[in-house]
Amino acid sequence: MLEQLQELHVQALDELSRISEPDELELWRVRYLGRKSGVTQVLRSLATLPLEERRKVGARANEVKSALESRLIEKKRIVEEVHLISALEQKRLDVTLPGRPVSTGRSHPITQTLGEICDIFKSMGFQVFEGPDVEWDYYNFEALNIPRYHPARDMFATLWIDSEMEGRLLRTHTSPMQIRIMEKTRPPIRVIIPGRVYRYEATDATHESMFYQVEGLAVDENITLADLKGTLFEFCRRLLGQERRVRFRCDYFPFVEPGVEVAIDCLACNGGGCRLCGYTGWIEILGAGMVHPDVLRKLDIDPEVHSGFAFGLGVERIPMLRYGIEDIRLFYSNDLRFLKQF
Ligand code: FA5
Repeated sequence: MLEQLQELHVQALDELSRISEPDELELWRVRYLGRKSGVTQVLRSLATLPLEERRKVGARANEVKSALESRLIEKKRIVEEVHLISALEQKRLDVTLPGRPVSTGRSHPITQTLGEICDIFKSMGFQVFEGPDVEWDYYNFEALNIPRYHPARDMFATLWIDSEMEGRLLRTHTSPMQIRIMEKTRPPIRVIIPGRVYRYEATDATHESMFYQVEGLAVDENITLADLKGTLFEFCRRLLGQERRVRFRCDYFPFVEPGVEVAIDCLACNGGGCRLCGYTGWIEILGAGMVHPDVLRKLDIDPEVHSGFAFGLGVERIPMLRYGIEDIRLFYSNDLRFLKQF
């Protein structure tokens, strides 16, 4: 039996020395150290041996077993190391290769423009508020000096909400927020309100049925038309360039007195006249004026003490001017070829 163990030992070590794959190591372990291996069988049969022999054989069998076990551990470490090195060599990363481009999303050109507009007004001390898209007749018209049957209602082709409660509509402009703000706040007030507005209109290259406006409102003592002009001049030039010309002309809105419309010289033709500006050289971007005393009075603000200006800016016109976009409908047709340019 001692001889048998010696043979086993030599054979096992010989085989082990030729192994180079981790899988083969496991097979080797099963073969020489497993439950059915020679060493285990010798250990099992010890009970049948006479005492003297049992001691000798038992000691030798345990020696062989632990010798094989420690060689296995050693070999395992070597095989794994060699494997790791060759794997590292084969799968080496070439860090000088150019990376794969990651396609990132970006904000919509109108969102970008809104951000810029808000930043400019914020830097002038205006606070930003938002209001509901579904409005009451009262805020959209009535409180703005446009009672029922007033012809000015024709200026705003209105989308009415069909519901149990009468007098609900999709706001046709952001001006109702002037009322909501003045209801809740006392002067001094300096706010802007960006938001969506809706009109029941046939769309064309410069008119959408849903578009964005930014409303502005300032109420304080001694606010004059000169403050309105100064603020809007500064705003237009900061947004569109110091060389821009800004034109103020009389206009009519029932909730302001006097009312003005503001246009800037067309960026596409520099005022010469082109398709974008309808060959006038100017593009109208907003309506504005001094808050009507009757509007103030209804909100318990004394027009003898306080005065204010308000404006409503059409947002889409700004990027149209800037980038020479000739059709407003491109913004909302979800064409990525268009949107990806911004
Ligand atoms: C108004 O909506 C008034 N609320 C503006 C105002 C506010 C006046 C405060 C006085 C005081 P108007 O309908 O002109 O006014 O619209 C304002 C701007 O919105 C226009 O100058 C234009 O730039 C833009 N706009 C009007 N209709 C459309 C449309 N269908 N599509 C895209 N932009 C439009």
